Amino acid sequence: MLTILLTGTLALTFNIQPVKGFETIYIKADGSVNPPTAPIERNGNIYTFTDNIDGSIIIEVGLIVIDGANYTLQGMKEVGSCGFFANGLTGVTIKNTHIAGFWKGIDIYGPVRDWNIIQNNITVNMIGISACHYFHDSIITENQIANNNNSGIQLSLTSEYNTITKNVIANSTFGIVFEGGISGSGYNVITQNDITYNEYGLLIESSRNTIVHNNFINNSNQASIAEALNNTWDNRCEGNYWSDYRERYPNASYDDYGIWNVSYVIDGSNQDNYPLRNPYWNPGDTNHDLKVDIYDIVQVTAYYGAPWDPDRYCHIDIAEPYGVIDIYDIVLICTNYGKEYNP
Ligand SMILES: [Ca+2]
Ligand SMILES: [Ca+2]
Repeated sequence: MLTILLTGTLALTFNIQPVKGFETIYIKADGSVNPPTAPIERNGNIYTFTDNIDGSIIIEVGLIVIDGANYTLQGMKEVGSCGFFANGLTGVTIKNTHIAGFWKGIDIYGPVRDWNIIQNNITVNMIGISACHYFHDSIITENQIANNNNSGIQLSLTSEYNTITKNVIANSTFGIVFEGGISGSGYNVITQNDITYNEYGLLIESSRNTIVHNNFINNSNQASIAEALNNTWDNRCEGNYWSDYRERYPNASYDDYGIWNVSYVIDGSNQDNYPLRNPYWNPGDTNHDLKVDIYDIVQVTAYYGAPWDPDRYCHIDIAEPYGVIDIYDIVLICTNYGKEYNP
């Protein structure tokens, strides 16, 4: 069903047209940039944009950093086009790049590991980030991934042990998609993302992923699981924020830590047992009332040095070292003191 949905959407929107004035740039296996006139400055293994680029970048060497320096890599919505393309390379960082107008903004084929996709603005592509076949041990963080027609992030074919965190993923048909069935993409952690105004916020066709401390806001389908596969939606203490919670569970109530007393059910095998009353935004807001204030400090100091109590400590053990409530947990609240949620 998923494949039909994906290809069905693909057919709808992109123009199939020849493209002019568009260059393909290679970062070659020997580290050189071709053509050498491309506005990319190389300093050792760091490649920095010096201007906007109308074109695609084919990466042929690993262990490099590509810094877009807030310039734009612009496509022309050609079917099959990629902003960045890489096949089988390890240790590539792509950061600070505005990537727009491609079939796939970032297109990665594995097996690869140790990728970092950081602080990019990935918009108006068909698929924002596509990682296919053994994409492992990588981080996608602090990106704005919005208005991509089909999907924001798509992982498929045994892409595992990745962390997707602190991204804004908005206004796509599918915010995040994991394809691949029972042996598919598992052991990924999705945490502290704002997943908003997508048709499907999260669509998972695999199991053994952990989804916690995300904000699912106004997606037509907040989260969908194919084939009733089992994923984890809380850390046995706190889960996610669901904007439709009150509508679905009008009789629920929340405790002193801002956790609803009725689980949010996704399907028969998937439920968030500790849904948050308010959006997750700051670890110092231990009671989830959207302010960091004296009440949060009281929560921590009341149990400072007390015997381990998993029901309480899980909310206030917010800083390393974990497993103990100490001065570092208090310091983290104090450094955030006075802050209020401001989306
Ligand atoms: Ca608070
Ligand atoms: Ca701690």
